[in-house]
Amino acid sequence: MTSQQRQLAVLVGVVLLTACGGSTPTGSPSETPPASPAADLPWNIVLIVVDDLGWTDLGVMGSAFHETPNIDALAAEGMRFTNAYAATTVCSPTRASILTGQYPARLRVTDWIDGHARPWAKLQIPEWTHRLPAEALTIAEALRPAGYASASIGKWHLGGESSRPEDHGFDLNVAGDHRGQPPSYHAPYGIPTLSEDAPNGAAYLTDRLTDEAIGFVTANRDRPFFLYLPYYTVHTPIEPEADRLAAYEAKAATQDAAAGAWTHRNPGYASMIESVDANVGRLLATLDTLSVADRTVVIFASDNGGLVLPLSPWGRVTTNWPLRVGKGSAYEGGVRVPFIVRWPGAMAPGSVERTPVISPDIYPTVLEIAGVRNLGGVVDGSSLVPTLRGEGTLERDAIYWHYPHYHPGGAAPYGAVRSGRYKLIEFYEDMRVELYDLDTSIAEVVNLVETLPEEATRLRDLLHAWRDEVGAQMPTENPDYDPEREFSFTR
Ligand SMILES: [Ca+2]
Repeated sequence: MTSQQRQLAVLVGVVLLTACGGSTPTGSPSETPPASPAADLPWNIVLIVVDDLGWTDLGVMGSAFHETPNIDALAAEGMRFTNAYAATTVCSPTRASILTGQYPARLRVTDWIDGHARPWAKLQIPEWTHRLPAEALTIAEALRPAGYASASIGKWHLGGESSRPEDHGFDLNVAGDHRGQPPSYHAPYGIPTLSEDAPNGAAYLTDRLTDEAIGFVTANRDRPFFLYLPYYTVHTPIEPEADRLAAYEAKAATQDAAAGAWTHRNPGYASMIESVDANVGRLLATLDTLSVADRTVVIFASDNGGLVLPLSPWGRVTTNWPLRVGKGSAYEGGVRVPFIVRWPGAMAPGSVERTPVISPDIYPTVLEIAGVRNLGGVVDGSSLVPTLRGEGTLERDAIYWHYPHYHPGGAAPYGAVRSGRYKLIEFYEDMRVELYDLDTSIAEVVNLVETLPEEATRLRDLLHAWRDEVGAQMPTENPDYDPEREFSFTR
């Protein structure tokens, strides 16, 4: 089977399964709730976020080029969500939503911390918050009264001075600061919050962060811990480990030419994915060795879709096919992401879940698993605990996006809503809408606005009501609008 055929098979499987509707795990859900962790300790939480990992970038999600045996095995032991979303098409807002359970629009962290200036565009973007708001309770802050040790190891990207992980409830911050990408993946890294003196001599950033994570869980094996592990990979710069590269270069050279442009074929990117997979395997093996795997929940996520721009020495970074476009766009390629949860005893191993879920759901899910009842203030996400246990479907009308910004990935200011099989996108420059049936057109090519006007109106009303409810900041007419200079970027 060629890689294109394999991807097509995955696509057909997804379409057929979503067309059936509902949530049907592949196995039988456990009949009894999962047992309490050993020694009456609350569950440990390991939350792994891979930066910019696209929906099809894992083997288990359909890639025939990328090799991810350890993450595939995690999915085989847990539950894999096929309709999981990031709350935005860029890094910082999604991370804010993961850590607080609130939509980026409510937090007013609607773009990545630096953002893009488009001074001559049609719309003037609203001023947004360039850090995680101090008043929003994070998972680390919420877990602290329950006796959890917490660490953020990796990319933070939610503010620098006075807004680093240690300012938001984490006991330990390794490598987290304002930046969204490392100056270098090879030592010396040039990250002020990461010592250049590697304890085990690791010379590659992904290995180094995992060493730090292993040190943290080892030191805290006898108490509940929350490990937030946002790897810098696989964000640009695409800088692989040299000894992983040759195999993928050879694979790319022999890849079936008929596979076409829509398959993964970037050897540097594939090598970086292999690095993160090997390190996830190393961390999971450590949980086994420490005898804490059976009382540790592992969550694996990405913060936005894969980057399809030609920003690597090998050309385009990745493709999210069959999804449309990628990071920085309004379409599925920008926001649909891999999402896996392994909760020992809770779900049938290898479950596949089709209910749409979104990154703010992680916060109430983690807190419910930990037995923490004080959720802080408003929580936009929904706990996935019943879904994970196979005890019911998630009851909510819709999930939402609000991105009042421009992005080189293709986005102009927009909002979107998904309700059931339908997704509506509203583009703020002219308030036009597009409506897609994701069960029949996952690639968002058949706009149904004219065919299903009542559905379009229903979704638009939902979106507008939600914007009012969260206080979403809208862009305004730009007095300096200049079509001739519109696409000039200042940064
Ligand atoms: Ca990202």
